[in-house]
Amino acid sequence: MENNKKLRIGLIGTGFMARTHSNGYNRVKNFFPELEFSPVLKAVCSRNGEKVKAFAEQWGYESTETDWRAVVARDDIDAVDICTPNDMHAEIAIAAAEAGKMVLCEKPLARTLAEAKQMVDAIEKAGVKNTVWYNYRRVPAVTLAKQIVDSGKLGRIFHYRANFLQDWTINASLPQGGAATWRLDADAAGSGVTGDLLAHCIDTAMWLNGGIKDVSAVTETFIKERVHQSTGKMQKVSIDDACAFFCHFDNGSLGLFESTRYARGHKALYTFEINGENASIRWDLHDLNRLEYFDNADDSIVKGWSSIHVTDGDQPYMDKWWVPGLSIGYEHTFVHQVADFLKSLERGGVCSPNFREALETQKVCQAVLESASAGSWKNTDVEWR
Ligand code: 4PW
Repeated sequence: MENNKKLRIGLIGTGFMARTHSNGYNRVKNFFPELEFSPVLKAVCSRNGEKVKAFAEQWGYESTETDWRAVVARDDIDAVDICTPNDMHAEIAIAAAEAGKMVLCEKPLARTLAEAKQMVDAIEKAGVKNTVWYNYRRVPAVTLAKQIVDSGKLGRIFHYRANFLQDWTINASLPQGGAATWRLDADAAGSGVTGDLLAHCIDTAMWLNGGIKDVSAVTETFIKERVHQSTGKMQKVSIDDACAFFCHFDNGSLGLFESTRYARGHKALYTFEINGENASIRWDLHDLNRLEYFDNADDSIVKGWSSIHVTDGDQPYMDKWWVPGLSIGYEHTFVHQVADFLKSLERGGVCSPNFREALETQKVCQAVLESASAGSWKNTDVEWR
């Protein structure tokens, strides 16, 4: 890294996530001016030369590359940010770590547990800074949920419930493979809703409620064949379109998770609820600035679910934005993650979740898929600290 506290970024990919990250890099110093480090958008990379030039211009990257290996080899890059489809994560992350670069990787960490383990080995051997973009932890209301759980206010936890519902793949004429629909191609994505959506729910759940011990899952693939973008032929669909699982947490509570891309009317409904002995909390991505809270100790006539509007300066991250009462949105979670990464450079320590923590989420995903195919309970071997 240069001495003048610049973090020189090489971004691989130009899709949806490349935009959310770039927005985070561009905005962070406007809202976190006290940070010592500043991101510098050094290079962006995509195989499509025209597209990558347009992206660089739109988001302010200094240069472009069409081969990710060139980014990894450049001396003027400190951190490689991986926003490619999942099938590229392992190869790029391992090469970047071996070249001594910091690595920021989109979720899920990898397609499989085996790939994820290799990535963790490479990162830890190289001793480079790393993080995985499980961005929903950085919704202020979700961070507040973490503070409430950690304070012990909920008491003994009995239940953790989460859903992530979408409906964008109901159309049978959508292809598998290709820039817009690689998430439907098992070779590129590894799995369907388990890795794409439940991975978020699992990451948040273990962060809030500790390790998941074992799982019992079902999956379904509703549309069995789709045209493959690269061959033009009908091919078997091998991803899970929907997945539901039960689990036990290490703390003795029960978990119930559901995700699907076939819930007509739901575009991205991520919700979770935690029921404790003394109190419950629940959160909904469609109303992301609110956290609902039920306090059983309230003996007044207004006892009931209360709605905490998380917009005050003394609530997580909110001293950085506007004035109390004004909301923020999805994109801010990425600004927060960039800020937390820069803070970790300044202060040392981990920008959580790092690869090692994301490996634990990957273990649960793998156990879920194995449980569904075997039709039996499966231990996760998670070691949550
Ligand atoms: O990571 C997830 C994506 O792959 C996201 O959080 C939502 O679902 C938005 O797009 C997909």
